[in-house]
Amino acid sequence: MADKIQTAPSAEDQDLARQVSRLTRRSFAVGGAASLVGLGVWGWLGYSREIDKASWPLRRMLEANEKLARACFSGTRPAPEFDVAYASEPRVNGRWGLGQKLNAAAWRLKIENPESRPVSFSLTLDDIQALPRVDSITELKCVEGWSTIVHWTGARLSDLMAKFRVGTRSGQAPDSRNSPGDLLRYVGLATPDKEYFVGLDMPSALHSQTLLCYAMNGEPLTAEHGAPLRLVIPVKYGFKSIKRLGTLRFSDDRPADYWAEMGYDWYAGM
Ligand SMILES: Nc1nc2c(c(=O)[nH]1)N[C@H]1C(S)=C(S)[C@@H](COP(=O)(O)O)O[C@H]1N2
Ligand SMILES: [Mo]
Repeated sequence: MADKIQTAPSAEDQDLARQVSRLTRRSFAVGGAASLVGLGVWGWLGYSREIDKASWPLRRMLEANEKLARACFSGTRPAPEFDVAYASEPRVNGRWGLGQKLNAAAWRLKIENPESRPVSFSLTLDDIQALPRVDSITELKCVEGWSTIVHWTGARLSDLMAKFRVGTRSGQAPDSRNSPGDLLRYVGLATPDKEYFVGLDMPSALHSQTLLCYAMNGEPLTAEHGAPLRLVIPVKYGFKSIKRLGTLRFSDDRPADYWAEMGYDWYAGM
């Protein structure tokens, strides 16, 4: 890649910069008010009414974060890619939904598309591997405070959606540019046993680095890293990168999310 050349920011970037500084100022105002309250704030947080398992001041801050992240996220802005030499094995983190012994031959990816025809169908791993193969070397970032650069191989979720024409009201391939109103708003993903589940907003699902992966660091995925197929979404925190996928469900209802139910931020953008 050629060295970056300083150029004048585009109108889009200037507008983004304005939105970010406005949202940041607002977050600092909220943060500043909270620090004035000092230690008492913990008591306040403890007694506040809970909204989605987080007390409301925290929930408001998470919502402000979501606004900030959405403002930064144009739908095309990529997460950084790295040289393969930096890739290594991530720790195994989280085994929800991986409890049952995997029967690879019987595995199917179930697609639920209640707004359009056909309402549901199943894909095999061969169907996924027939989609264009994409390599991506990105950082897996866990909210618990570690990150690892990993070389992933798989198919774009957007390519699956285009080929099998899901995620739209019309039953046509998604076209964010020309018919954004035709897109359903969310994708819900779950393990076969439904023990682990995540929700994604449609722009993030259609992002070009959002992959359905069957290989990690040049080897087929192991069971503990999500075989036979997992999601990898580097524009979100690691908990959205669901291992051992069983179902994709497209709808306008914001899907449930395992960690959001525990009080983490639903959007989880970075
Ligand atoms: N099915 C399932 N997927 C999951 C989890 C889980 O517990 N179960 N944990 C998540 C979390 S918190 C992280 S950080 C990443 C870690 O992926 P890895 O175990 O391949 O490093 O997987 C995510 N996907
Ligand atoms: Mo995580």
